[in-house]
Amino acid sequence: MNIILLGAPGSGKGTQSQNLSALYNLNHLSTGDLLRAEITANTPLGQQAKTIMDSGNLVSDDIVIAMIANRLNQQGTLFDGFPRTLNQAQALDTLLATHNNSQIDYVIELDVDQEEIIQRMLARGRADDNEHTIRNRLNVYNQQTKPLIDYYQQQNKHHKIDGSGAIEDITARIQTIIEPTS
Ligand code: B4P
Repeated sequence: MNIILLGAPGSGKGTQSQNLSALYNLNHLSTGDLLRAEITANTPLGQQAKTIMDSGNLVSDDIVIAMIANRLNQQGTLFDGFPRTLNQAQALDTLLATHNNSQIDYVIELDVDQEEIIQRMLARGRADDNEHTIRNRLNVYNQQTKPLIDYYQQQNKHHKIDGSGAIEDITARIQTIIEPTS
């Protein structure tokens, strides 16, 4: 089973991924975490990514697609923060079909009010969590990532859930999509 968690920055993709990858024994792939590991290791890729991430823009499609391609295995995967552009989404479909003979099963969109998102990220205080950068990240999300909702709706894979409230309650809402009772 392959799941994508989609949602604005700070909507809780990383937080829910921890719970879901444990519940369903999925390989958790977070492009944000992978890029931050490159920054911490001070690799050339990390140095290049840091400037882009600090500004709130997206790292190039080629880089993130290659990072994902290198880490796909035969286990089902939970994609956290990837894809973020139409180009990435199309590349992922091709990668899954050719490497794993599989496909995306569920796309879960976490829906959270924009002002709540800003408050959450200011409370977290990561390097890219200042108000100016957060507003740019939200604009980038609206322009480049939101079109993916249409892409997956056309494939009948998109499910939108309320991403506000207690973390466990949100996980339970996602479980009702993955394990319908009827
Ligand atoms: P990411 O690392 O993906 O981070 P994010 O979108 O900011 O956060 P997420 O939605 O995972 O929120 P979280 O659970 O942490 O991206 C960072 C940057 O990396 C991007 O801007 C981009 O530059 C680059 N990048 C990543 N992937 C890329 C790609 N595919 N292509 C190009 N560039 C890419 O939650 C946020 C906060 O809210 C936390 O403090 C958490 O504790 C809190 N929280 C979570 N759930 C809550 C709840 N229910 N109630 C209250 N608080 C909650």
